[in-house]
Amino acid sequence: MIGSLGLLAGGCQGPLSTLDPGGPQAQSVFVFFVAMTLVATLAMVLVIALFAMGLRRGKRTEPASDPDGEARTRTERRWTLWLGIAFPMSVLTTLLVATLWVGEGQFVRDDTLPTWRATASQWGWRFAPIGADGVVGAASDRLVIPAGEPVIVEMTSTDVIHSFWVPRLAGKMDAVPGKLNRHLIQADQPGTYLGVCAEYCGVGHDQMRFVVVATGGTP
Ligand SMILES: [Cu+2]
Repeated sequence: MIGSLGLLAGGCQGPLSTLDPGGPQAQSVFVFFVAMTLVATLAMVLVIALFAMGLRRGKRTEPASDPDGEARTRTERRWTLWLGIAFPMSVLTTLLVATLWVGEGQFVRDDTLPTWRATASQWGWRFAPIGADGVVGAASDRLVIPAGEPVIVEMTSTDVIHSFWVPRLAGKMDAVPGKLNRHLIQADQPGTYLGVCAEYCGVGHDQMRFVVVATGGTP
């Protein structure tokens, strides 16, 4: 049992694991994922328990005169109201609000943050810093950012739609030809973080990986 848990926990690690967040954006997605999993598990257990109760109760035949019939009907209505309508509506409303909250946290709010241009093309990425004057610097095949502070990645594509995804740092963002989509990422610790293209873009899609190197402090 303990060995199985160890194996499971080991499977959560790795350079492309969303279960091992390395920055606040990825952390909020991870917390949301865990909360959703717990709530979904509780809801499933509840539904199975109710289903089992229903099976155990069996089919009821109404007697010609049933003095408790009215009370039973009231109870059934109450169950339908609370578990059939109020419970799922509360869960769905909470889910909607939490989704908007987490999604909002991934957006760029501060235009003055250090910015890099990510240009995708079949099948690779190029990254270039953008100066305060808006001039795009020399491009490289790896994204080098400072650790411990949020940065903006402004992405585009030269051909088809790609998607920028560094699972340990943030959610995904599409790189679309003719558009500049902006994404907020942050690496709390210095180190190397693996990224992939998360939108199928042709036969070389699976090789479209890149690295984000967070510098500063002690790696
Ligand atoms: Cu791709």
